[in-house]
Amino acid sequence: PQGIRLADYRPPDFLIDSVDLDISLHRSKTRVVSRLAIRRNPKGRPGAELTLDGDGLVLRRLLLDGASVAAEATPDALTLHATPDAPFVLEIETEVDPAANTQLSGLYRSGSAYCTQCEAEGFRRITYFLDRPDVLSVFTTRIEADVAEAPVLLGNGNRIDAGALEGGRHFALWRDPFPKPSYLFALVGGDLSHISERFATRSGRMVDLAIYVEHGKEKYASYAMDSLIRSMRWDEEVFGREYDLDVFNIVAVSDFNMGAMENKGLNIFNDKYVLASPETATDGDYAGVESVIAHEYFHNWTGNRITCRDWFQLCLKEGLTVFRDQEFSADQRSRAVKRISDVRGLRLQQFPEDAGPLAHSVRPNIYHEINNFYTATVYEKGAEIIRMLKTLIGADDFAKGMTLYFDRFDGTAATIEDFLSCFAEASGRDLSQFSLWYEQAGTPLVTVESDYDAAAKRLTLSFEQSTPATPGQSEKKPFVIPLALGLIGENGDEIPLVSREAGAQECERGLIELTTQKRVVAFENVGSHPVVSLLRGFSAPVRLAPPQAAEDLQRLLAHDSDPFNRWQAAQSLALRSIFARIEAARGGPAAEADGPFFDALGRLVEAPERDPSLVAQALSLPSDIDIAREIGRDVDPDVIFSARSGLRRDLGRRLSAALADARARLVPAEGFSPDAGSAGRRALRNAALDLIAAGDPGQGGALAERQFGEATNMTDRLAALSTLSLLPGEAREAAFEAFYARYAGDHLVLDKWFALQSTIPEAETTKRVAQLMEHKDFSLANPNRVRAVVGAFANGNPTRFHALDGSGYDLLASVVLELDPKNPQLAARLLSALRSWRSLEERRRKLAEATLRRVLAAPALSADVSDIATRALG
Ligand code: HT7
Ligand code: ZN
Repeated sequence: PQGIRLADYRPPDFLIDSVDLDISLHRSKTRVVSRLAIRRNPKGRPGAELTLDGDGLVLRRLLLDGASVAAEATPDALTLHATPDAPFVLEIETEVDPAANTQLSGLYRSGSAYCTQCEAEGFRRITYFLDRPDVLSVFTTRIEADVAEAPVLLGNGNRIDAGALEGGRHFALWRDPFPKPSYLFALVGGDLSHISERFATRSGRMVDLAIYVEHGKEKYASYAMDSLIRSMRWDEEVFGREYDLDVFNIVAVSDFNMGAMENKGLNIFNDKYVLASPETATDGDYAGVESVIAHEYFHNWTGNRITCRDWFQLCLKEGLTVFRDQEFSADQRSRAVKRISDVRGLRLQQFPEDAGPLAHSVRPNIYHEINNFYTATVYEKGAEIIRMLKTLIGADDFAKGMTLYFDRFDGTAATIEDFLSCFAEASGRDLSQFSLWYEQAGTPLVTVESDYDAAAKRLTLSFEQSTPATPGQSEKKPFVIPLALGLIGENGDEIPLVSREAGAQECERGLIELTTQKRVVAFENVGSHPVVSLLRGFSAPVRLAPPQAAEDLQRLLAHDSDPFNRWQAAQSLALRSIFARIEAARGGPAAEADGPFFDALGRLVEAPERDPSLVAQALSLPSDIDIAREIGRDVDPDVIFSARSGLRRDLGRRLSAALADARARLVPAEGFSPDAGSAGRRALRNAALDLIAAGDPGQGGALAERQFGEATNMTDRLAALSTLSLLPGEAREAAFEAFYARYAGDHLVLDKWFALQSTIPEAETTKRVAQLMEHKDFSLANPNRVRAVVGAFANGNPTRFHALDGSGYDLLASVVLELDPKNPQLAARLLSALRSWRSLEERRRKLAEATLRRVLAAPALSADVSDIATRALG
């Protein structure tokens, strides 16, 4: 297959000004009548024929201006070879089968409800259409259903009519006045309960807010509602964006391929990101609800009011909206902790993607299957680009550029060039080199050499950037890299930055712009031997080399005014220790003593004035996957596991008293609050439990058992179960049984139960996972459950997934192949767990490659899975 190329973009030949839909819901025979007001696009090719997209459709009827018309209809396209020059109305009737739709794209059933998912190309599974984001239409949707089956009927926009019909049927009529692309269409029909609120926008318009859930789940939706109201207020205050319809509805469903969907006025959510209660949701789940609710709401302006011209521009809405939701969460919680956890996520997901065969630029220029481009690169690296832009041009010009963007492109389908032009205009800066961040894949490596001349009191820093080759891009041009930095003196104080460089102003406010391959910067009046705190706040998505000396990292850990870099120093010290342990295990020199590092962490644990959530972050060591990424080649997950376990054990032993004291100091308050402060105290208490158990399984196991039994919230109960899960024996199995018995009716909690078992790093786990897939509560039809069992195993259990007998890869391949005909999007995502196979040591590399080849050779493979397997092998 050729693939679709950005360079081949052409404006549509036709436009569809309005769409009138009449959808009569039925489990297996839903009738869809669509009336399209079509006209030729003056920017299209004159005389071009009209081809509408379809996917698996059956045409029942076709009329042009009320009369029958010759056309060619296949399941995948409807072509009219001759069309009038004047505007015309095309009436199309199709029939679809929601009950048989296991792909969860188009119109499908989740539980007893009807719902839709149209991004990226699901609308064409409902009716024939110009299913591309640059065709914007005003939608009116009439939905009809049995009252008993679907008393609630929801559509985009405002409800303008509703009523009873004969035969136990009823209807609702929805009109969305804002022209939108078809991917933002949605409907829901079902027997649902809801909670509601009213929101007054800053200009005084009243908006009815509602969250729809299964009956009995209303009490779990209040945090989502609270998050929505805070998001709406924040977007007004920070970005000047007001909501624009009379209603905003959210519906929670259990079967959903991704997190949520920003359909205009009718967001549809994976219920994981709506439902939360102290008894069923962890602090991490609360934070997830808050950020996904905000993300989808923020799309109303960045995505819906201004949409994407084509799917290559996906980062235009996704990167920007992730940046907006990250800023929102940072304002609601601890900014430093939020930054640390976002960077952790970026390094865990995006860096490996950028370093492997699936690497692609933030704005790709070719795709075979667009669903495979909803990636960490487009989303998270896309957000980092916006963050760098803000750093480079400053907050004021960034705000001006955003306002210009909203004013100029409202109601249009825009491109990255359109977006950047607003910031170039607002700041007066040429952003052409900056735009390389959208075009070149790969994570740049910045090497820094520092030379301190004590006599001249001068520090000279020499920077050099290089970016590895990625598929289809062997040569890279230099990026614009904003490097935020500070200097820490011997007494721990910040050294004022004095520079005589060109661009000294930036240097003196602690920002170096690396725009060429090499740059040398000198700082004067540096009176004592400084330690450089570089890449403060993770000011650019790059890697740094060489590693800093242990004493320098100690100084940063103790004194850096930048909380991100204090955390980074702890991570770097831990990595040093792990690498030294790996070397020693291979017969190299004995590992350097960890005493000073452990003592530094101990001082953090003992300091009551420290933010507990930051201390918890400092205690949480780089994961096996972080370590593998840093090693980069010939990775042996068993060696990593044993070095990391050794460090945890030694750290736990050394700090056991301090950790126990911290736990005693952080006794939980009466009642539960999900706020950041309370969550931080729980995080530190549970990080302490985990390390105590690593150092002394007997003592830790007993503590964990007690906490498991006495916990009054899910964060503490699950943390205890997680600690127990690493301690083989009867207590662990009894705890898993008790957990299951307690939460048997709650599918979201059961996902945690499944996932935790799938990540136990023991030889028996692969068998356990196979058994879990036979469990009565397991189903391939539910994406959350599949992710909990198979996703958690493949992405969160490196020693078992990469087992030397190939059993982990076999398990993944068999699930991918069984799932592929049912839900190819999900199957393809699971398979991408093998994306870093080339960095493994030889035996595993061969096994992984053979697995990918076996999958690729399977008959009737979907485009989704075939695309991932082909590129992974490429
Ligand atoms: N914009 C939404 C993307 C999405 C999606 C994409 C492909 C297949 C299913 C999907 N569900 C949602 C989600 C978001 O980024 O807000
Ligand atoms: Zn999004």
